[in-house]
Formats: sequence, structure tokens, C-alpha cells
Amino acid sequence: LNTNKAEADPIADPTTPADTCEPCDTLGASLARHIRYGLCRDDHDPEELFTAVGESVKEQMLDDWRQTRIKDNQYQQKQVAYLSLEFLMGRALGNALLSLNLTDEAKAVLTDYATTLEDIEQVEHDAGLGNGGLGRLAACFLDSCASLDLSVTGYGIRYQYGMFMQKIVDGYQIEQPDRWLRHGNPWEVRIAHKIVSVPFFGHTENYVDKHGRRHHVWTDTQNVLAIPYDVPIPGFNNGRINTLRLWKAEANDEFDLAEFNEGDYAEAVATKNLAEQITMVLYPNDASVNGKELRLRQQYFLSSASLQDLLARYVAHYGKDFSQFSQHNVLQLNDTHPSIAVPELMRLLLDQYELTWDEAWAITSESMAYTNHTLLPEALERWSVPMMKYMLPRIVEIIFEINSRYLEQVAHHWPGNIEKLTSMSIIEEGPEQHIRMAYLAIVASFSVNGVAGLHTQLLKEGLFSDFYQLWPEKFNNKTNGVTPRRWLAYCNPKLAGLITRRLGKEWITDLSRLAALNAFTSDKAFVKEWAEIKLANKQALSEFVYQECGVKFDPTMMFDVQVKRIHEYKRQLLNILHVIHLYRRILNGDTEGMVPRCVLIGGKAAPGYAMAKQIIKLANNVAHMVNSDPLVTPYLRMAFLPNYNVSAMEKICPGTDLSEQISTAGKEASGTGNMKFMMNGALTIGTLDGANIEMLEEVGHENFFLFGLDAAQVAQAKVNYQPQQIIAQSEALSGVISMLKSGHFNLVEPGIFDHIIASIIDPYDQWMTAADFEGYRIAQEKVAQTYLDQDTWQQISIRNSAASGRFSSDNTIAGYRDDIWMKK
Ligand code: NBG
Repeated sequence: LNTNKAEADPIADPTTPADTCEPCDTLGASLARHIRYGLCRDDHDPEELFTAVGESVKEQMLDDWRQTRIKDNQYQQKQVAYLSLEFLMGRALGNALLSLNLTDEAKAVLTDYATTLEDIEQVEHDAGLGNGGLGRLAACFLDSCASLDLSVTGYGIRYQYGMFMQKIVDGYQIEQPDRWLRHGNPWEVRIAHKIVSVPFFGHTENYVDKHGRRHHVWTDTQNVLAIPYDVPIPGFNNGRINTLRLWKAEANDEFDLAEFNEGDYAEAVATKNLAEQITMVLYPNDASVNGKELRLRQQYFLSSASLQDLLARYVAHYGKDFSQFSQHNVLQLNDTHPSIAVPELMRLLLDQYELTWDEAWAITSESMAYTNHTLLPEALERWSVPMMKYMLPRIVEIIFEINSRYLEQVAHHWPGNIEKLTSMSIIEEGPEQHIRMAYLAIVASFSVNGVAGLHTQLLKEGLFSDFYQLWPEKFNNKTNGVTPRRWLAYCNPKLAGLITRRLGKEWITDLSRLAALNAFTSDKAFVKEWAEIKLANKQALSEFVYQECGVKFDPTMMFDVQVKRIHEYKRQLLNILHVIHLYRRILNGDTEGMVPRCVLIGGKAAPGYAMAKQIIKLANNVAHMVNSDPLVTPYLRMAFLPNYNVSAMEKICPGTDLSEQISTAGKEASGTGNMKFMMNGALTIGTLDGANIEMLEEVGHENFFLFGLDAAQVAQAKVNYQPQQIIAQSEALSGVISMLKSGHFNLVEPGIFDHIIASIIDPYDQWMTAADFEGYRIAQEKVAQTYLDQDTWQQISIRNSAASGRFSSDNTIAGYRDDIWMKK
């Protein structure tokens, strides 16, 4: 355990030679030393050179990292723990250099090694410890917290295999393991003295002591060690280095003595590997539950290790007086995935620190805050009670106790209403009982937030309406945001340079300043330069697309892009149907007023999601037919980009003209890709869903291509939905459907798209693809018309960037800070 003494400030008050040694070298000297003494050989390959660069850059952060830690251990400001099963960090090098203001120095230093910073950056493997929006949001938040000088620790899992690598073979998605740690990870530091132990299985016993107090013991457990690996999170040019603490599971050394004595030494050691499976792999499901036992083990492992860590740190400073705990700590739960932290904090306070139930509950319910990220029912976690009882018997006891006390409140609020008790209970009855994790999180949290205005409203009116009636004060909205450091300053240096030349560099930490760009829409030279930068970025993107897909994109054509996880609600299918429509028009010679376009679609499908995988296959097959017809390619080209990830988006969003945000209204909680595109001057074609609504509010209707049913109309239209009729009334859509049915895109694989075709015609199609097709097609025509007038298009592009200030995650985090974290 760390004590006050160990964390006293050794720099002010040196106690060992280590405290008085020379401060660390310059980046160049440090790199030379890592290459000479760190790599142990001269014929280093690019991976090794990257490792040395990473180590050197990390070294530049160590003093500030230590100072940040020392300061935060004094609890000078409230300590926030951001608990998340996912942190989709991507690459770290370029962003760290930007934050430390070392980019130019690094560029200069690397010329001595006959390489460029760009080449070294490309060697870094993405840290893909997340699925999509939820994990990337956590990463953007960490950047903003550090940049706003907030003491926030990210707690997550150090998965040995992150998000799978997607290959496309014959148009089909193939998943391959992501061995991101194979060449080591220069950013992490293993902190062996902060290991904690996490219990599983066993059983509970209780007894009454001589003072009449009941004690609970959870015994006969199998314990797994949690080893922290710390990753530095530099604030932007401000000296703060926060920590992302990722836990790795390891077996402890308590061997099974019976096996041991029977001479099965090797067996006894080998079975210990089971423990290490806990942090082996990230579950690749986005927006659906991972109902596997191992997933629950991951959730408990993360929650328990992080809470033990937090409590030990608190006790080291304040002793066992927990009366101040919630004043100094807050835990933000990133979705329900870590919500088992609720009963775990209760357990630690009750069983380990011997607080009473009321004391423990006051602390827990004053320090937990929960963020919901989806309305989709298939994503709401429910865990089987028998399974949880077997794995975590003490935790289940505590959940039942929380539930019975809470149901009393429900009974007071709705006297005599048995139905309410059943529907609001944390325990769902049925052939097998289940624990509703979202309800557990709401009951225990002082704050419950959605991630965009519409999403929060729908939570209050629909999914959680009973809870909203009971506790209206808990509910609040925090519209998502993205960090302008990575998503503009770093990924689009040309545009960032132009903006800085005109506005100064303050926009990097105050994105609302981009509003001043509106003044330049009538400045011809500025507009011209804006357009030239987009063209150069499109050139770079076409090289990337050619390298990854072998498809030639022409930068003079419009770049129309949809990249995100593949899901029916996101309606990549609607986009593909539109491509088929354009293809038919070209084949029919109807090219009047058509704007040549390159359509890019990218994204991963959950490995068990058959329909999403078929959509990928359809995109690839349509792309093949389009690209192989020389009569078509002057007007239309299409590519499916394999293995879409963070570093791909860094190349894609600067070179995009049109951003596709076309989900069925009411389904996309917020979206964050939409914001990255907007910041980089793309125009959006989109529905009234998620944060699109707020983007539209900021930029105005004349600068946004809106179409489709809104959430209320979707609900209404479901009542008597007749897609067959809609198709019959649309010449364009009937043509598209008959072409699909004819097998034109699957000549040698008959029938493979039958499910997709059936889904569009199905009166129970939840995603209402047919309903929105005509609106979408017309909006796309408007896009084309607008694009023909390049001056107007570029002005709208500038206005989109200018209006994106509200979607900086700095802004979002300021909201979390003021309304949630600093509330008490
Ligand atoms: C996702 C939503 C997105 C949202 C991100 C971040 C889940 C469960 N939800 O719309 O689908 O932008 O969360 O809030 O991954």
C-alpha cells in the first residue's frame, strides 16, 4: 500500500540519489540512449525503432506524471474514476507529441535515423480495446479530462487481444485475432506493488458476534490477481499526466495441494492458466449483450480491482474514516458493463471495512453515476441469478438486499401497485431469475445521463419512465463530443494550420472559437485555400483506399462516406440501395445532372450477427459490379474498406465531402463519427436521430441534408407499415428491388441476399428502410445539385466546421464536471 510518506514530494524534499539525479534527457538524447542501450542490437527494424521512440516520449512524461500523482494523492480536487470495459485508444505517438508540444523536435530528431515521423507513426499498432462509439468516447473523454486539468483515472482491462482484425475474402468478413502486444507496448508501465486479489466462486457464511452484530464471510474462494498496467494520458500543453490503469489477470501461487502432492506439479501449474483467460479477449459485440459467463467475470474483475485500488488509496490518506469518501470520490459507470461495482463497493465497505448497511449505502449511492448509451433492448444486460450465485455468491446476497430495501420506496410511491413492484424490481422473475443491471445502476446512482438530447428524452419517456417519475432529479443529458486535438489538430494538419493562421491557436482548447470561421465564407482566397486542402486530403485518402481495397478513387469526384459498426439500425443497406439506384440510372443512360461520386463504406460486424455480415457481402458485391463496368466508373465507384478502426478514421474524415448519418430515428443514441466529419468540414446527410439533431440546430437547415421520418413518426408508421405498397409507389425503389431479386449482384451465388431482400419487404421491418428511401434519394439529389456549385459547397463546408464547437468533448466534460462530478 502507498502511504503518505511514500508519496511525499521527493522533488521538493529529496531523500535518495534518484530524487536528485539529472533531469531526463532531451528527446533526441533519450532516443539515442534507447536505441543504443535499450534495443541491444544495431539492425533494428521499424517496430523496434518505434518502440525506442515510444519509450523516449514516455520518458519525457515521467516527471510530470509523478508530480500529477503526488498532487492527486493529496486529494486537492475531487477524484473521478471512469470505469469502462472499453477504451478505444488507437495510436498514441502522434497525439502524445502534439500534447507535449514535441512534434517538431521529433521530426527533426528522426531525420538522423533516415526515417520520418510519419513512417514511424504508421508502425504503431492501434490499441483497439473497444468496439466502437462507446469505447472511443471513453478515449476522447480521457484526453479532455487531462486537458481540463481534472483528476480522472480511467480504469479498464488490458485485453491481450483487442477488437478483431477484419479481412475481406470473396466479399465476406473474416475475423482474425488482434495481436496488438506482440511487439511489446512502450506506453505501459507494470505496477507490481499495486496488485490486488479478486475472489470468485466459494460460498458465504454468516454468524453473530458477541456484540450481536451479524458478520458475513465469503470463503473458499478462488482468487485471481489483478496487475495494474498504467498508461500515461497527457493533457494538452498543461503539465498534467493522468493515468489509464488497465488490469491484467494472473494466477496466484496458491497451488492445489492435493494435486501437488500427487506429483501433478505441471498440471497444478497449468490449471492456473484459467485465471489468465479473464483478460484474454475483448467481446466484439457492439449494441448487443455478451451473455457469456466469462464476460461477467471480466466485469467483476474490473470492478473489484478498481474499487480495491480506490479504497486503498483513500485509506492511505484519510484512514478508515469513510465519512468523507463521497465528497472526494466519484465513480462514473460507462454503461452497465461495470455496474456490478455497486454491490462490490457495498461488499468491501460492509465485509472488509465493517461499516453498517446504512453507512455503506449512503457512500455508495452518493458516489455512483451512470451513463446509458443505448435504447436497443438487445443491448440491455441481464444476468442469470443461478449463474451469478455460483460465481459471486456474496454479491448476489447484497443485490437482493439492495432490491428489497429499494422496493419499499417503490411501494411508498405507488401504494398497492403490485405491477409496479414487478416491473421495477432489480430481479426479473421468470423460469430463471435475472438481474437487470440497468435498474441496479439507476437505483444506486445519484446521476443517470443519456448521451444526446433526444436519447435522454426517450430514456425519460420510455425505457426508464418509472424511474424518472420516482427520481426526476437523477436524470440529466450530456451530449457526446470528440476531442479536437486528435480529430482536427492532429489528423488534419493542413486544415488546422489554415485555421490557426486565421484565428490563432486557442481553438485547440476552446473549439467554440471556430465560429469565427463564418466571417471567412466571403473571403475568396480563404475559400480557395479551404477547397485546396480538402482536395489534398482527398488525394491522400484515395491513396489509402487504393492500398487497402485496390479501388481507384478519383479526388475530383465527390467522396461520400459511411464508416461505423455494421448494424441494421445504422442502415448501411439504405446507402447500398441508393448506390444501386445510381448504378441503374447510369446503365439507363440517365446521367443528366449526376455528380460523379466515390462511395466508401467501412465497418466491422459482430461475428455472430448474420444479417450484418450479409450487408458487408452485399456492399462488396455491389462495389465489384460498379467498379468493373467502364461505362459506370466515370460516374460512380464504390469500395468497402476492410478493418475500419481509429487510425483509419484519422485518414478518412479529413478527406470526406459527404458524411452519411442515416440511422432509423430513435435508434442511434448519439453518434460521434458524425461530429468528427463535421469538424473536418464534411456536409451531413442525415436523419433526425441522436446528436444529428443538435448538429442541425447548430449549423442550420440550409447547411444540412435532412430526410426521413422522425422518432415519433417511426413509432406511428409502425402501426400499419406496408413496405410493399411503398415500393410499388416508388419507381426508383421498385427498380432497385427487382435488380436485387434478379440476382445481378450474386450471379454465381444464388439466393445469398434473399434475407436482405425479405427484410426490406417485411411489414415488421423495425428499421423502416423502405419508408425512408424516397426521402433519402431526393436528399441525395439535393446533395448533388449543391456539389455542382463548388463555391456554395465550400462555404457550407466552412459553416459546418464553424458550427462544430459545441461537439468538443471538452465541452461535454465541462458538463460532467459541473453537473455531476462536482455536484456534492
Ligand atoms: C453507443 C451508441 C452511440 C453513441 C456511443 C457513445 C453502445 C452501447 N452505444 O450512438 O450506439 O455515440 O455509444 O455514447 O455502444
